[in-house]
Amino acid sequence: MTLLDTIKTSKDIKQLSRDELKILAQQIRERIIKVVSKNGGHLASSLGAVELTLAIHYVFDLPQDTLIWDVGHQSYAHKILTGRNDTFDTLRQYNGLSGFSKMKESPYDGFTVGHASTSISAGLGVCYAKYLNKDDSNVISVIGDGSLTAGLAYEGLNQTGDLKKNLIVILNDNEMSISPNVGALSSLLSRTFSAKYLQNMKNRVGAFFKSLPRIGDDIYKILKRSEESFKTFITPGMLFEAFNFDYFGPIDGHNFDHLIEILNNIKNHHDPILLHVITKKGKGYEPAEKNPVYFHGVGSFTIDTGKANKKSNGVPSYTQVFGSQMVKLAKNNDKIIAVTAAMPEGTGLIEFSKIYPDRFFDVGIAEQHAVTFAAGLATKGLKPVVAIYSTFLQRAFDQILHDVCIECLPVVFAIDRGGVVGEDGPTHHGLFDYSYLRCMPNMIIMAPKDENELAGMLVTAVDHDGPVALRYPRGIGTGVKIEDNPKPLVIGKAQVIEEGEDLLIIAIGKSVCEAAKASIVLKNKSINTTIINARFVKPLDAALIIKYASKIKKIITVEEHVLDGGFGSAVLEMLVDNGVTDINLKRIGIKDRFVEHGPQDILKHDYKIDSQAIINTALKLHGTSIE
Ligand SMILES: Cc1ncc(C[n+]2csc(CCOP(=O)(O)OP(=O)(O)O)c2C)c(N)n1
Repeated sequence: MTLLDTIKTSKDIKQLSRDELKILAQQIRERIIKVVSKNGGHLASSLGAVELTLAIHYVFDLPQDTLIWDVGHQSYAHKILTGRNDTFDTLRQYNGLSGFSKMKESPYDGFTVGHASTSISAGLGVCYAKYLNKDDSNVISVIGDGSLTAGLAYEGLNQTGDLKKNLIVILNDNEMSISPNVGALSSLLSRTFSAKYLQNMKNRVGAFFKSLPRIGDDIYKILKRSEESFKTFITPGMLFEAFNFDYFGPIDGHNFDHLIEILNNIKNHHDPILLHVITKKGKGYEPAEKNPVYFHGVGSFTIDTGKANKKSNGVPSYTQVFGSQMVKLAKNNDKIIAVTAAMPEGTGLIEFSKIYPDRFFDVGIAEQHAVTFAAGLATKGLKPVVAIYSTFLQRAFDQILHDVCIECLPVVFAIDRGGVVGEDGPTHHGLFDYSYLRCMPNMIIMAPKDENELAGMLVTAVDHDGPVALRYPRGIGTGVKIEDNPKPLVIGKAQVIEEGEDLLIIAIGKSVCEAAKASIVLKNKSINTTIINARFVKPLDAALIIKYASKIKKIITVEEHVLDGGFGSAVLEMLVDNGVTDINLKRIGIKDRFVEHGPQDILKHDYKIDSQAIINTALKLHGTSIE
């Protein structure tokens, strides 16, 4: 039996010696590496936070004290310590543990997360609620330096400094977001000064403050408190102290002595605290330490080599096709600018960033800023392509509407991960974009049925003089040949893929493939299908759809999206508005619920949006029993 086997709740670690804590940290790391090597997951972030996690559990009394992880992707050690070691093998699997913190999963998870930069705001809310409830237990929010690039984090810091409650914010600084962290903040956090420089600076600043009438002496005394306080005045502490936080650090986030001592010291503090902890992403697993970007979020791999298990079959992913087409288009169009919010790898823009460094921007985890920044570029004749995952673009609803659509600015939204994304679960599925974009005047929305159509749609989007949303799925394409010079599509024109007299299927995006699969089975049951590849959610090809809906009354719409306000709703509204009401129309999509985590194909089957769901619906429409 290992030491880890004896730990049933985090209370069990409180009696451990420092040496035992070190052994436990090693065993936790091995457990994380073993499970993630099979299931995939956020390895490097979780490995970097093992000692910090143990120290927090050692010093604080969880779950009475509340621990809130930002994003929650670094919380694997926390899961293992809080009664989930036995089920840790199910991490990210269907019906298994979530890859993020989830309140429904454990009382030790203080907040449900997946999107970045919420921990300070949520922590402050919990902290104030405790205050009103006369509960003096602690609230600890752990936020990474990457997540601290978002405006939301500063909104949280700002109010925390105002309310002056005892929120403890731990800044887990590994100098990395997914990629190396970006922006002025990251250079502030890593700023170090030579002793000589500090001494000179101290003398100059000290003399300056002493010279100020009345207040000068007081400020000088505060500054002089110690050498350390002077350092914090001109290093990262300055930023947080401006927000009324007491700043401690930076300290070594892998050293138990330092961590435990300082956490004990700040535990009973009554003001907002910021503890700056330096960690190493991927700590303890050499391949991840060497390549933390790859091991940030990784698929299954071989532990000895760190090499991916999945062999590529040569078919590019939608993301790769987008990335390579961007490079091609940018060659002949110097107005094209690429913008990403902390996801240069994930959105396929690395090659673009290398070839066109002056036309590429990683703005950090700042989706709202990315959109308004792009709007500004567009006002001066540039053609920004903002590549953001569907789920993260949710953050920028107002910026798309207010800053882009009102003036009909030519900003292209390359919306990756549209649809069911798989193991990352409900916080990450891209199932709401048609709804939140459809309602915006001036917006064009399109979704390709395959990667070649994606290439054509990107040309269309870049050519169009107004806002365009181009939504495509996670994963590899269908394997079709990609034209050498993809042609622009006619905006608002759909495509008839198959003609049959018994059933009309109107599908969008990847669901067109599901419709085609279903049609083969239905033909064997003597149900002949017309399939329309809608291509555009907005504007719909009303003339074509009305033409067919007037002939074929049994209709199915299919989308990998929620039904409410989605593609099927758009078709239904358009038909009713045009007086086409003598139809029997069924919509296939996600009913009013969140989709859990698991493999994409299993989720699509269980949430009834795959070809089998189309077949079953078609058979019902035709009064035929389902086998
Ligand atoms: C709003 C939002 N945008 C993008 C992401 C994708 N994402 C997940 S973790 C991460 C990097 C976070 O960096 P940091 O907070 O420093 O944590 P680390 O992984 O370095 O420990 C990003 C960009 C996200 N989760 N939420």
